[in-house]
Amino acid sequence: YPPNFVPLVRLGGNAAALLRYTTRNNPKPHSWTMACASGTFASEKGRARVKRVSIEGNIAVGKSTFARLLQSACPDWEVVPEPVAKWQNIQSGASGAFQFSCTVNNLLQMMYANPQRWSYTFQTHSCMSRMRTQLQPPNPRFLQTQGSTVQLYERSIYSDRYIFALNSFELGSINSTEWTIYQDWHTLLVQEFGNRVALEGIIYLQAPPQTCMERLKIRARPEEQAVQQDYLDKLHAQHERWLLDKSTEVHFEPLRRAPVLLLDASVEFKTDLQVQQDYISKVHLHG
Ligand code: UDP
Ligand code: DCM
Ligand code: MG
Repeated sequence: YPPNFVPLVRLGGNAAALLRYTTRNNPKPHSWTMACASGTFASEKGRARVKRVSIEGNIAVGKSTFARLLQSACPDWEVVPEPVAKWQNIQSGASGAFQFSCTVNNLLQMMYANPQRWSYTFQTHSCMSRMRTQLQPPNPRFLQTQGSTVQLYERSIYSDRYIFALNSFELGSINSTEWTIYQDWHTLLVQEFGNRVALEGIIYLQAPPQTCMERLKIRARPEEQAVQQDYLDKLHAQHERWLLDKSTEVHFEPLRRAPVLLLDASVEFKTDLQVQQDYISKVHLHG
């Protein structure tokens, strides 16, 4: 490779060659193709069919827990966790040959501590980081040569907008100018990237907000200590409006058509093998 090229993926042997690289100066990926034993296909032309499914639900309802269960039950599926750790650890600092200072900011904490000041910034950053993840081609480990490749996301750029950003706007922590700007770039990006960000389906983990509050306390993320029951009630209502009542105004036709699988997360599914099996087979049944 030329010195300024960074190979992202290399598969050796006769079986396959998947090469995608980017330059340090120009991170825009070159178009890439994959050749493997069963044939050659160009991912960017959309012939490698990818099914994207998102797990949605209130804070601490058990999305990560459920994603881990699915990952062990379906090792062929690529599970993409929510990048919370990135939001807790934003590195900013001077760059350049003689400057090494670097500040680490916890944007999640800043947002909860001062929602008026930081909600728009947080919602921009969280959605952009998710968008970036979603635009990555599937990890070659999970590429299926027959049938579809499945990517399972913890939340989506759609709950970012139709749950959290909308809720922040309704609560007044995002003002109307910020909300207009947010919707403008969000719509542009979704339209621009089309089926690369479309969801095949949604798994909605539903539980009373009280249950989520109990689980939030058990998990004890320091930034969330000040979260009140009332906030979880509002987020619960947003989920119900978007996914069940369908009364949230949604601006993307494919999203309106995405089927929703409702699972009762009020039961203790983390430890109950019977419930786990039942839910996993429901996910399979819904294709
Ligand atoms: N949890 C639990 N029983 C369940 C599901 C989750 O006790 O059936 C706990 C889990 O161990 C964690 C907390 O609830 O301590 C929040 O779960 P998770 O982080 O998966 O929630 P998320 O915020 O990702 O929805
Ligand atoms: N979060 C948020 N806005 C988003 C996405 C997430 O405020 N668009 C917050 C809610 C939780 C944390 O990030 O405090 C991660 O969510 P969870 O605990 O549900 O995984
Ligand atoms: Mg989680």
